[in-house]
Parts: sequence; C-alpha cells; structure tokens
Amino acid sequence: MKCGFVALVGRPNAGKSTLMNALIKDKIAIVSNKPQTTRSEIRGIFNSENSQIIFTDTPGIHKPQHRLGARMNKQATTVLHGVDVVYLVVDGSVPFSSGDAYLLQVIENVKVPVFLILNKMDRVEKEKIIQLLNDWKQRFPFAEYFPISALKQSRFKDLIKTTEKYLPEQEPLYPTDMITDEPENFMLAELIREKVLLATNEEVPHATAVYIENKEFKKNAAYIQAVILVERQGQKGIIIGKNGTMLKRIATLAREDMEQILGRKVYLEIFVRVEEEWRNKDKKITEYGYGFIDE
Ligand SMILES: Nc1nc2c(ncn2[C@@H]2O[C@H](COP(=O)(O)OP(=O)(O)OP(=O)(O)O)[C@@H](O)[C@H]2O)c(=O)[nH]1
Ligand SMILES: [Mg+2]
Repeated sequence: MKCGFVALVGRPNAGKSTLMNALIKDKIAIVSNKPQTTRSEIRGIFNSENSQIIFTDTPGIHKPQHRLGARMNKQATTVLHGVDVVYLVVDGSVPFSSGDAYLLQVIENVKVPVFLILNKMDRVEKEKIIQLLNDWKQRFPFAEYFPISALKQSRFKDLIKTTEKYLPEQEPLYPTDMITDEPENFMLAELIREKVLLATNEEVPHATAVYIENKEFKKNAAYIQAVILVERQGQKGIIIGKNGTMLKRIATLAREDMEQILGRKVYLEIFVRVEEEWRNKDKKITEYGYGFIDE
C-alpha cells in the first residue's frame, strides 16, 4: 500500500490545522481565528484501504517577536525536510503579501513535490479562482494545484488520491487504528488553550501557556488539574474574569471537549499563574511542550 509523510506549512491562520483535522476526520490540532494558534508540530494519521498518510501540521511561519516564535518557525521549516510531499496552505481569500513571498523563499529549497493548497475558496467568487491560480502558477512551479475549502471539505477525495500517487509503496508505519501520536496530556492542555484563544483577545492568547499538573482516573471519571500560565498579573485578571466568570466559561467548554476525548466524566480544576517572560525562556517553552530546543 501507499504510505508516507505530508507536511502542512503556511502562514498563520491559513487553515492548516482545520485542513488536517478535516482530512483525518477527527480533532487533533486546535483551531482558532487568532494567528499563531499552533505552536508545535502535530501529527494526524489518515488511514484507508489503499494508504496511510501521516500528516504533520506545523506552526504558521511569521516574523518572530519572542524565542517562542523563533522556535515555532524553526520547527515548521525543519518538518519540511523529512517528508514525501509538502502542502503549502495559503489563505486565498486575502491578497498576496510579503509573508507569502517569504514562504515561497522557504519552499525553494524543498526537494520533494510541493502542492499549492489554495484554501478558503468558499469566500472567493468562482470566476476569480482561475485568476488566483494563474497568479500562483507564475510564482512557483508547484507539483499540483488545489483550490479547496477546508471548512466545506471540498475536493478532499481528489486531494487524497493525488497525494497517494507521490507516496512510496510500503507497509503502514503506524497501527492502522491510530490517528495521532500526541501525548494525551498535551492534547488535553491544548483544548484548554483553545478555549482561552476563543475567549480572549490581543496579547492574552499569545501570552498563555497551558499544562496538565495532575490527572487521575478513578472509577469512571477523570480528575484533572491544569495550569494556565500568563506573563503578567493583569492577564491573570482577564483570564479569571469578574467573579471568576471567564475562567468558569473556559473550564466548562474545555471539560466538555475532554469528556468527548476521554469518554468519561471529567472533573476539571484550573489554576492561573504568572510566569514572567516565559516566551523568552527556552527551558519553559520546552517544558510546556512547544517544541524542541533550538540549538
Ligand atoms: N471561510 C473559511 N474559513 C476557514 C477555512 N479553513 C480555516 N478557516 C478558518 O480560519 C481560521 C484559522 O484556522 P486554523 O486552522 O487555526 O489556521 P492555521 O493555519 O492552523 O493557523 P496557525 O495555527 O495560527 O498557523 C479559523 O477561524 C478557521 O475556522 C476555510 O476553508 N474557509
Ligand atoms: Mg494551526
């Protein structure tokens, strides 16, 4: 059967995580309307009769402001070099910009076929799509061109079929009922971070880290203690909210998702702490699971 690796790279907010989740029909990576949602490489495994495709979602490549951002970029560009196919995921509903031009430079050194995934086509009039594709054809010799909507899941069958053509013939590398190799605690912490991204604005989402401090399974329930870290006292106030209402909302939404994943009742307790400048501390970044040390 066909089995191989596909990397999803692109600018923040292009829809990489939405696309990966939709392709594997499960929620592995968190999604939000804020840029820089994904902070580490995340694997989602697609299994079918004919193939196993190991997708790696990556952080959006951007101009870094902290060590965290620099490491996110490094991870994304490193993933490019260990795969069989690269999907360059572009938000086709916004004009071409310097960020896109930078990405084209990044993929210039890639030795494997690169597909252009022109995403968010549900927002673009049909007549304009051909023009957009022509513009992109002038910019880089992509192996394949796919105008799609990750949200509406258009052209997925065709995308999978075409991708399979570029993968090596070999036995599955992972068990065929496996959809990810992400550690459970990391996925649970990410669910909480997703709710913070949903509920807060400006600097707060970016200054937030989440980790699971303790998890116990007793009878048919899970007892989970988690920590939300922010960089400043004021941000802590925002996360907690008036009379704790914001934190309660975040915890309720996260708990519901956790119950889905764990298939049991969840008792979730969240503590909010301040860790100044954690985004510039390599040791902390690694500890919270946002990637390897960048030597
Ligand atoms: N209209 C529309 N919106 C989409 C589509 N795909 C993704 N989105 C939205 O775009 C936003 C960003 O999606 P993500 O999947 O988090 O984007 P990402 O590329 O993973 O972003 P980072 O992790 O920050 O790099 C979310 O609000 C999605 O719902 C699409 O095909 N159409
Ligand atoms: Mg993402």
